[in-house]
Amino acid sequence: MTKMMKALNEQINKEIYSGYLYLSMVNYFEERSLDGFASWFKAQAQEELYHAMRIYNFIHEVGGKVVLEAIEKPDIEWTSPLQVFQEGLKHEKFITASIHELVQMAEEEKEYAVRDMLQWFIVEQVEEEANFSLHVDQLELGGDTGAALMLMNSKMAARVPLPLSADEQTE
Ligand code: OFO
Repeated sequence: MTKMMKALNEQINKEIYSGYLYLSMVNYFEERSLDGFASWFKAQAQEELYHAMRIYNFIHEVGGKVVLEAIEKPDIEWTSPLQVFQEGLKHEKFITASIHELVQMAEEEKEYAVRDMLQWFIVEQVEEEANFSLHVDQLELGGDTGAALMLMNSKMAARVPLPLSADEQTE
């Protein structure tokens, strides 16, 4: 397997791990009856599987080999809703760095089709970080308890999950 293919397979693992981490965060909010936050993270977890499938489908399209490895156990406990979003933001920054490393590798290895496929992820990561950052700011400003938290909880419920099939998605 080429260096590039190995790195793309690792990225599939990281994207599925992201989904697993966010599903764990869903759990955190479900246990506290914060249904709006839980629903927001469900949509986020679903989106991560879609990210994994974009790379999975690309590898098959170019005749490469997908090798699925074990998914690491995610954290299961956080100290507050604010900390959940801070950890989410930290994780998204890690994913952005990982995508940028892939871009650099694709350029060095003259893997132009890979480089082109990764462009979507560069843009997506800007959005991913902005989403988490916005909620960190809002929780810091409004506080993450009482009425402010309940108000934000109802707002979070508005996020609509993407369709389950990667083929139906346009984002
Ligand atoms: Fe896949 O973007 Fe978040 O992790």
